[in-house]
Amino acid sequence: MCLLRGFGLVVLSLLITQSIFAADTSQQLFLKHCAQCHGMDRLGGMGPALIPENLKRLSKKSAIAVIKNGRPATQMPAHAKMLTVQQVGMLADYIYSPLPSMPKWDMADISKSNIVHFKPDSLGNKPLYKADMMNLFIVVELGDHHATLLDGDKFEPIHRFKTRFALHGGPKYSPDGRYVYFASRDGWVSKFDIYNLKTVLEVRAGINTRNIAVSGDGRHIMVANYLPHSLVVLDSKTLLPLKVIPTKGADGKTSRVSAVYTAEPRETFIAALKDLPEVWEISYADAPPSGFSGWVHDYNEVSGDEIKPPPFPVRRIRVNDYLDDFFFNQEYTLLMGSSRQGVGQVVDLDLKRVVNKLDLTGMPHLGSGITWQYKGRTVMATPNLKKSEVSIIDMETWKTIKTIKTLGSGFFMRSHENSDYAWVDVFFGPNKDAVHVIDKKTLEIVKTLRPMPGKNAAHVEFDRYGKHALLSVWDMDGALIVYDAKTLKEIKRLPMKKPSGKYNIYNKINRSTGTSH
Ligand code: DHE
Repeated sequence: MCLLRGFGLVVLSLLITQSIFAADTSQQLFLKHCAQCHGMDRLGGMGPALIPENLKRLSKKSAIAVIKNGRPATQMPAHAKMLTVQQVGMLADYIYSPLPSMPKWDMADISKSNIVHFKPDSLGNKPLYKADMMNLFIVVELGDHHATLLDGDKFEPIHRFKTRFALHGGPKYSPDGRYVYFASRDGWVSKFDIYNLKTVLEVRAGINTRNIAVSGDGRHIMVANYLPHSLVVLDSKTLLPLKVIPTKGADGKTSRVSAVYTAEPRETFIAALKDLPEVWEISYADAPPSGFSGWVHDYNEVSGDEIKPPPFPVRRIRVNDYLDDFFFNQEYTLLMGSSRQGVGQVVDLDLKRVVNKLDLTGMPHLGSGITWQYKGRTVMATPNLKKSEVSIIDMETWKTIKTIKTLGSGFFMRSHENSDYAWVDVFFGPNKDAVHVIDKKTLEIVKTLRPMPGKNAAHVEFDRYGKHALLSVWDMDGALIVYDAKTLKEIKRLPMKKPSGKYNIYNKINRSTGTSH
């Protein structure tokens, strides 16, 4: 009996040791291979949060494939050569195991995180330097988490400053171009005063954030979060939170937010949910526009405080599939979106329903879509993150009128009203150092540039007049290269640390058809 009990104890302790060992090993594997990008606590960093609540659309089988082979259109590398099949399985189990408790980040946490470097209105109202204030660029240098303010006439840096870790998405300008707002993947929103060259305010609006939008009147910032599942409205003057809107579907299920944008003519923010087939339109008008039906103010403020108008009412539009990526026509009456699987839809924001399909395959990068006039019609052009092509779509018939073959799949596309050319990068594959220039009248590639052979060339932005195109070489020893937009000749090269995006104030606040909004 005693012997048996002793044997049982040995087996039990072996089992316990094994399971502790296994648990430790999963965690150790995670810390070794994943934590650098996804955070030690799995709550995200450069990469997204890896917790069951945010993995609802990914089966464990697919997660195993992603760990092994990487994920297209993201920075997620393949691990098949570094990990055994068993280790990959352990990691997959680990990321689907619930956290001991779900972290919260509510109104109180957001308010507490608010940092006032300079009180509102405490700095001067005139720029400290001479330049065309509408032709400035902000260049985000991801390599060492800095940004450079660049004179868009002389192409000389005016000021270089530190940013939060891992900015993502385009910084957004106040309507007068004085302030620029940045969002980092770990939820920090920073307000930088371009006149005084100072970061004035900061706040952490989420744990894992997608992007931000600034209202057309400049009074509010909306933050789209992956974690918590929420949209947050900030007062742009103080960066204090005014409202947290939990992104919850009618059935009570919550969702990450794919992204949020400002639809200025509608006085609304428009967000798409990532885990629910829904588009949300949120009014920032003092009084939601008359004639609109279906506006429901259906969420209580987390703080319980009464919010004076505008109350940011939400209107939901049911769509046919998830919208991971989307953009708008210039009038903001239509939203063109697609899922990662390439299911493309056209949503009429006034009719509040899907009105057409998009004739696309692969993984179109609609967030980088642009529009122009072609033979008297408006066309939209989108690169594709999975296919070596650019699609040109007629915005009346929604048919793809041309598929332009490229040297690899591309991330970013750009043009300008005053330029005959559209630029698209070849972000992935052996030709990642190439950038194509497309003639907007013939829809043919007229030139392929390779500014630094072997190094990733990506993301173009024009100056306010469309005379120059600025291109990035995404490398720690990278550069910002200025081209004459007509002759396509290089005119200047500025060394920079992995300059990712660059954003011209005039083009952004005037919502140029050739750039992202
Ligand atoms: Fe981005 C913009 C989503 C991966 C660099 N990216 C955006 C926007 C969205 C988005 C919704 C528009 C926000 C805005 O400007 O307000 N990006 C996604 C993804 O879902 C995806 C595929 C996976 C992910 O990791 O989130 C993704 N993005 C990347 C990258 O891997 C890039 C190349 C490097 C990085 O910074 O992580 C990258 N994304 C960018 C840049 C912009 C951007 C530079 C701004 C483009 C612009 O010109 O406006």
